[in-house]
Amino acid sequence: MPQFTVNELTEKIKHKIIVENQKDIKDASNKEIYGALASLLIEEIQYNWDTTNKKYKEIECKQIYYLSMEFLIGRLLESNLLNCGLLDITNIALKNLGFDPEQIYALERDPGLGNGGLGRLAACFLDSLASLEYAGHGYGIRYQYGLFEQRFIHGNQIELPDYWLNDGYAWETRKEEESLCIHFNGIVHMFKKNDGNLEFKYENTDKVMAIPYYIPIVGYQNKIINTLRLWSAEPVLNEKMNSTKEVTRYQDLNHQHSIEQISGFLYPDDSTHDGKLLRLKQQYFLVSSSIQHIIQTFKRNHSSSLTCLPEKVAIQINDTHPSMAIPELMRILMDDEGYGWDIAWDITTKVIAYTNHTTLSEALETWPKEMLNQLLPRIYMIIEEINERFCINIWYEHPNLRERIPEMAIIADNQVHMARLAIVGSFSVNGVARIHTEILKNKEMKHFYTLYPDRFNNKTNGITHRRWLLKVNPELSNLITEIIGPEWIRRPKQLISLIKYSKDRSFLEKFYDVKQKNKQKLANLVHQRTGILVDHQSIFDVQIKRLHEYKRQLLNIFRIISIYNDIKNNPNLDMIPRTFIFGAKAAPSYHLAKEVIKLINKVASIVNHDPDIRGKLKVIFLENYNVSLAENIIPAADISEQISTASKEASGTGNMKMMMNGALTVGTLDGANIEIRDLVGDKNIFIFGLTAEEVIHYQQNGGYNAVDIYNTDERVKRILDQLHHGEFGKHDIEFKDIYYHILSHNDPYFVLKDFDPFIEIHNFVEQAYRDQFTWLQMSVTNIAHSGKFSSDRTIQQYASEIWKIKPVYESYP
Ligand code: DL6
Repeated sequence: MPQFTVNELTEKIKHKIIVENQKDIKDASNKEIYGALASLLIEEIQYNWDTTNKKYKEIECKQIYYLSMEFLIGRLLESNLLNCGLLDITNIALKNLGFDPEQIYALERDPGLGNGGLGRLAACFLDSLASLEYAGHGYGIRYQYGLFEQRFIHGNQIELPDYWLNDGYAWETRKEEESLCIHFNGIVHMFKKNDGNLEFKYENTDKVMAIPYYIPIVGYQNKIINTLRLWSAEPVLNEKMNSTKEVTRYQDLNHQHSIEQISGFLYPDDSTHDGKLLRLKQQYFLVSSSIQHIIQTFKRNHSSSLTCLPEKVAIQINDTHPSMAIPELMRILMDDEGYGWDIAWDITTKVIAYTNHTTLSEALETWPKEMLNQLLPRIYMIIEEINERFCINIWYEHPNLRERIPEMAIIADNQVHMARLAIVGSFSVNGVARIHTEILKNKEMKHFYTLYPDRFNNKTNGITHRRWLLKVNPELSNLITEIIGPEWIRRPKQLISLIKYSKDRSFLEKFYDVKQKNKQKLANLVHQRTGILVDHQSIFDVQIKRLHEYKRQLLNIFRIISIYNDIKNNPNLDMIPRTFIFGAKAAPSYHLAKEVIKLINKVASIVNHDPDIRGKLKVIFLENYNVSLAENIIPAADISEQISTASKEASGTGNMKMMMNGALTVGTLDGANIEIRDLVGDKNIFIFGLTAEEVIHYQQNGGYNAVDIYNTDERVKRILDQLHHGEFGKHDIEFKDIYYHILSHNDPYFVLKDFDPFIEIHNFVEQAYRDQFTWLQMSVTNIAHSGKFSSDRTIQQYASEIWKIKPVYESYP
């Protein structure tokens, strides 16, 4: 990037404001300054973007395409400035001009194009791909409305539409000239050609245009700009509003609306037939447009035939949602490009790689076969053929698995099993943390592992340290650089050098000051948003993640109620004041999760207003948890709650973000917590609760007896009774579903079983916190080891072990 002086940049901003807003800088609003900066930056990025694309074309390097239904990219102005090396001088220029940079960056709407860890992981990966100089790009959907905006009304979650595109989006460029046509429904005709091969033609299909929007992905100070392409669904031009008759015009509008719905919402409610159908359409829309585009790009950039595709392209599918990439690539290779089945299959299975992100059965997608057949008849035919060949192969070549065919078949019980399709049609299947991959290999996908032992591999997740440390915690970053030099920014594993200073009092004091400042800043934000005053010297105990039973926000709130009860029993209880901070959205149709939200809000309203508590306990549930809110909370966290039921959390990435900012983990032996523990050692983490083996053992033997715990542990009985007919829940109306879920459905996520160990471990946490020197030492030890969890490490592993690629300037200087 061209490096400006502060004066040059100041002049550029002033000039932009005059040209674009016809006003003098002193009259410009923050919004206009935001617009001017974004537009200036896009101009600067454009040159390197073109150069990067030309370079990739010239050297014909292998391209990686990451297909994902979610990309939670977060705000881009500040991170793009950082990656372009312009952040510091922009901050100075803005301050000189009388503007507050933070206020300006905060004006950007957070694109809510994702739901949780999977979408944020995709964004971290794009950042690492560009920063490490890999030719890697994303494909996703440009949802008109992001994930809903969450509001609390009387403690209930209310979902409002997220109009994130209302004021336009500065970082996207519409590429109408690259539009593609996607076909749904219709009839497939089969012909026999002269050479005996079959030919397929489609008739009467419903056509939808896919228009790509390009977003630049800026590498960290290396001039690489990769591309995220997001597809928008629109009616085919000449079919748009082509009638003069009123009635038809109305139908046209309906038709247009139903098409635009395809890129309307992320995760439409799939509890209805129409909702499910819409999700299926969205998935095919993403894969068909992306695969068509990938093939076109290959043909434009290479003279070799498509049999060379695996040398030049790898497609990573992010979870099972894009698994129709497999039959879609087969379709294009056979029907459009004229290859026979065997060659097409050979190419496909050398190009596609699959990442699994969950073992939860409800998240392992299946589609009713009639639905898939009707909406995508040719795709269904291809899946049928894949399935048939797969089952025949097992029958003849793997007699040891014959009996397993019903559990392995892609089409079984009238359903199409998408994870099975993904495994069969790809060359790599990876889990996202060591324990998760082991569970896939030995439990959930064990027969597939027997069949394809070499296909399975682990790639423990990571997070981009550029956003999650350098950007969100500048004071800590400066302190680290001051003490160990700047090398860690390019090589995050260098953070390990901090270990030498983990007992250095003067460093620890400085670290303490930074943490306190971050806590004060968060306290201000809490006050501004909720009106609640929190003491920044209390322990900030944080649980921020999607609301799901397995993540066990319920366990956390039970502990809070228990502390509340303890203080009520003994108002002089000697405890360090705690501020519990929650951020979580529940899926709109997930009743129990919404009940938990309501319960947390209820407890908060009672605890925060009870004079007996005298500041010992505060419960804060911040509305509308998203990437930007996480960026405010994480640098201020003292404790990171990672308390999922063991075996259920594939990896987690919030655990890594908080560790990197010096929070100590209270966690179960689940997901990446185990790898964090292995690195920092038992002394620097608080592990409690059932192990995965124990949970699985209970599950295989009908569970445990939750009622026993209710009857024997007075604390538990009191809490549940308080929910059912005490101060938290009135007369069997509120929270009765939580109560019965635990007691009548035998506590499927082991909340009561892990309650006592959770309380116990927190007693240790409290003791540890009292010795601030030791606590700070533990925090620094966590930061020092966190470099391993940079997504740079993860992407390097994907690059060398799955995609077999090298950084472009290393291979072609
Ligand atoms: O791999 C990213 C992320 C993991 O860190 C989380 O542990 C995992 O829950 C999440 N998976 C999903 C998929 N659906 N579900 N559930 O979001 O992926």
